[in-house]
Parts: sequence; structure tokens; C-alpha cells
Amino acid sequence: MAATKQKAAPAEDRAATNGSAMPDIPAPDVRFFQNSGHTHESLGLSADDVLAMYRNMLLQRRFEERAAQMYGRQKISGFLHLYIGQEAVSTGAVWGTRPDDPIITAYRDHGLALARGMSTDAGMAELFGKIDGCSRGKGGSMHFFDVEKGFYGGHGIVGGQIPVGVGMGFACKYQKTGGVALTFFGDGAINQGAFHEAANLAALYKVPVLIIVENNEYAMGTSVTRSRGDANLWKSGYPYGMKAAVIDGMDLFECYGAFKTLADEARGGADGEGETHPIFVEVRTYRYRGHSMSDPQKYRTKEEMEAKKSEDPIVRTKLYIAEHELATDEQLDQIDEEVKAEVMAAVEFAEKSPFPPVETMYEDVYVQDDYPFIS
Ligand SMILES: Cc1ncc(C[n+]2csc(CCOP(=O)(O)OP(=O)(O)O)c2C)c(N)n1
Ligand SMILES: [Mg+2]
Repeated sequence: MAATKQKAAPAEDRAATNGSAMPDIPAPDVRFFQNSGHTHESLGLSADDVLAMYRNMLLQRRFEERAAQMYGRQKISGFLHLYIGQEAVSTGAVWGTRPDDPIITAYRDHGLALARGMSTDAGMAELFGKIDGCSRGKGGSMHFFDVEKGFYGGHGIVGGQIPVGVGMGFACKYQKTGGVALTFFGDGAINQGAFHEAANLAALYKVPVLIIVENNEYAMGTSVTRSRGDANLWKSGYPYGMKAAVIDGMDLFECYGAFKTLADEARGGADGEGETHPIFVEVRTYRYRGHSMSDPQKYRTKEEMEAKKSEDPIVRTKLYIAEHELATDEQLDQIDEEVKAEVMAAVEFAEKSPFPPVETMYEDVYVQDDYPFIS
């Protein structure tokens, strides 16, 4: 078929519409949560709140440092992906949202689980594969769960949890809980079809969900710039009609303030009277450790690492606390000692806990009684 050429509309007609011959294309609705100049007071946080958040970030860090050591001693086997460097994201997200807002994430899950209040005993025992672990020792590092605390895992299939997270947001809307689901995934998952299918449905059904890409710059050894034509991941929700936000993930106060604002917007206002909708969130963060324990890290330079370590969210928060005299040096040392003691006690707990008895091997596994193919 021969191509037909359309005649341009006369200039006066164009002026009568929107002043141009182009259709009306709205600019991306994006907000940047960085360099906001927050203080704890401007965010409505007390000194005790800041210390609790600091303690929580430190707990995640010390828990994982000890886990790495235990991995070296072969107390932990299988995969172990550390969250070290990303703690402002987990703590900020949990403190900025409600305790019953459901959370789901990928396999780099220890930090969010501990932020949500999972006990270090249950977490460490899970890493050791022991019966008192949060998943009865059968899930391991990648499958931390604490449903009572609204923490729905811990998922090993890259991108697989995104549709489930959108479904959890849909449940909040359907059951009128006033909740908003927090669906985390990595930069490597954004090219998966599951993300795009879930994003479309989230927008179509106006689901109260924060679809959050934790951009730590790498998926295993592949940097975002090597795997993505446009490394501005925040644009990814825009084709589906979602608002976007970018958060400085190395700053605790930016994370807290942003998650609070965005979660309340997505749930239709803090009182839940407005219309719910999804928001696409890119958090810019960095992992200081390798992808997993067996990563020689040849894909990044020492200089890059040093530059990123100068942004360490825990060090920054500690400096803030000292500068604003929210605690003395002795009090900060005491927090560190308490956290270390809690983690050591968790290691002892995990050591003493038994392995799951062999008879339980087929428990907690989905089976269909009349499955015809395996007898
Ligand atoms: C569907 C699927 N494909 C590939 C893998 C192997 N794999 C495990 S982790 C990973 C990288 C994911 O990186 P990212 O999403 O950025 O998360 P991060 O490790 O940085 O937290 C890949 C490709 C997998 N687990 N699932
Ligand atoms: Mg990544």
C-alpha cells in the first residue's frame, strides 16, 4: 500500500489547539528527593527516633558482617548476598511507612527483614539452616519471611516478586485496609517482562503500590550503563502512566522523608480518603560487597569503591548525631556494643538450634495430592 502524506494543519488551527502541530505530550511527572537539607526536626523526628534508626542500620551491618565471617567458617552454605551499603533504604522505608504496609523484595533480603523487626535469632538461625530460623531452616539467605511483620520475602527468581507485590497492593485496595505495598527489586530485574506486565496492571487498576527499583549500579558483574540504553531508570514507570520519584539512597533522611511522602500519596492521602495509585521509585544506592560471597569484583575499580564509601549512610548518620549532639560518643559506643552483643547472641542461638529433622523434608512444600505425573 502506498504511503499517504498528511497535509500540515494551517497555522491558525494549530494555534487554536495547543500552539503546536504536535499532540499534547505531558512532561514526565518526576520528583527528586536529594539535597533537601532536611533536619530531624524538619522531618518531625525526635532524637530517640534518630538513634533508633541509627541502631537499626548498624544492626543490619553487624549482622551481615558476622554472617560473612560465619560463611567463611562454613557455618552457612549456599548463597549469601549482603546488603551492606544499602541500609538507609531499608530503615528509611520501614520508618517512613506503616507497620502493616506489606513489603516484598528479592534475595538481598536480610536488611529489609531486620528493619521490619525480624529477630536476629530467627535470621541467623535461617542462615545456618536451623529449625528455629524464620523459614524453619529450609529457605536460607534468599528466603527470609516474617508474615506477622508484613514481610513477604525473600525471592530468588529475578523480577518474580514484582507481580506478587502488585497483587499485595491490590489486596490492600480490595480489602480497604488503607495500606500500600512496597515492592522492591534490583536494577537487573527491570528488563524482565514481569516488571512491565505488573507495572501496566498496577497503573490500570490504580493499585496502591510503590514499585521500587533499588539501583545499586550492578546486576552481578554488569553495570546498569552496560545493560540499559537509558540508565535513568526512573523513566520506566512513565510509559504506564505512573508518577516517578528518585531518592538518594545513601541518605537516611532523604529515604525516610521520601518514603513517607510517597507511601501516603499512593494510599490516597494519610487519611486514605483520596484515590489510590502506584508510584515508580528509583532509589540510587550502592552495595559495598560483591554480588554474593564468590565474586572477585573485577568489574569495578578501587577508586569507585572509595568514592562510594565516603557516602556511607551509617557514617553520615553517626556524624549527624554527633554534630547535632543527639548522643554522646559514649552513648554511640554503647549502641555499637549492644548491637554486636545481640548479633553474637544470635550466632550462639543459631549454633544451638537443631537442623530440621529429615521427616520434615517434604513439609511446607506445595503438592497436589492427585498429581498425575510422578507417583
Ligand atoms: C530469572 C532469573 N534470571 C537470572 C538469575 C540469576 N541472577 C541472580 S541475581 C542476578 C542479578 C540481579 O541483579 P539486581 O536485580 O540488580 O539485584 P542486586 O543483586 O543488585 O541486588 C541474576 C542475573 C535469576 N536468579 N533469575
Ligand atoms: Mg543491582
